[in-house]
Amino acid sequence: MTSSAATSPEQDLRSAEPWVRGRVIVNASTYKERENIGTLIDRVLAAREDLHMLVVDDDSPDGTGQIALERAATEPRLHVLVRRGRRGLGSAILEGLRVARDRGFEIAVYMDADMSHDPDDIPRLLAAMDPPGGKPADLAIGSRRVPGGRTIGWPLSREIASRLVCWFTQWVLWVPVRDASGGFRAIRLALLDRIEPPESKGYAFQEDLLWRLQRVGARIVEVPITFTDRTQGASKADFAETHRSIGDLLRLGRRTWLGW
Ligand SMILES: Nc1nc2c(ncn2[C@@H]2O[C@H](COP(=O)(O)OP(=O)(O)O)[C@@H](O)[C@H]2O)c(=O)[nH]1
Ligand SMILES: [Mg+2]
Repeated sequence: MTSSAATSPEQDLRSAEPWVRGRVIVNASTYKERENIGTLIDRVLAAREDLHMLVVDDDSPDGTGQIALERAATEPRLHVLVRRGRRGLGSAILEGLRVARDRGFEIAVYMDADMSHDPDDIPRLLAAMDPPGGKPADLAIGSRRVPGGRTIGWPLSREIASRLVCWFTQWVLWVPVRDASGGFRAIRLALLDRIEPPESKGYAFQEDLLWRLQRVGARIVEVPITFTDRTQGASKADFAETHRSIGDLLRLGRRTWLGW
């Protein structure tokens, strides 16, 4: 993970105004996803014609942000924020959610940009948020660990690490969720005003957000999905990111059990 102290939000690039108003927006965070971004945009916008999309790129050196900005110039449902300097996945998701809330959207779906999350699953996540005749949910998790959910193509080491994190979140952080580490979720944006923002700037954002939502009594549901490991580009879950995430999770554990 690199971040540059010389950059500031004023230097960020944004796609053109005005935004068309909408109810649901799909956020994708990108860092070096040149091979995937075009397909992702096409597939998300085709998944439902009322969907809007926001790409939050961290100034990818491979030009991912530029590709997205060029598409946004002719696609009114697509918006792009290119942040100067890499600031982390969790920070990108949080900023994307805040932008969506400030623009008046009610629900955001957020997902990875490497096609591991299938855009065709978005309508099912949204349906779980507002089940006909049932209670509305605050958060719907695309889950690999409920019946019907699965993971394809991951090496055993990734599967074990992910299951350890899920176990920790369930039994140490006391969040009753089966797939706590997945990054494919629908969230009611008004919830952001009821929690302190997650402090985890990297991958532990996922567990950190759940931990906070659970504490304010949010209604969380899990929807089975198939997660397919990326076939294009490389994973950014490197040693530094893993190290940072472990630190973030231990900090949450300390707050859960010791209160500080
Ligand atoms: N904006 C932004 N996106 C990131 C950053 N790190 C990772 N991502 C994106 O987060 C998503 C998940 O990352 P990925 O490398 O696929 O992780 P993995 O699925 O755990 O191996 C992808 O869409 C990445 O492009 C970051 O620092 N900033
Ligand atoms: Mg991935």
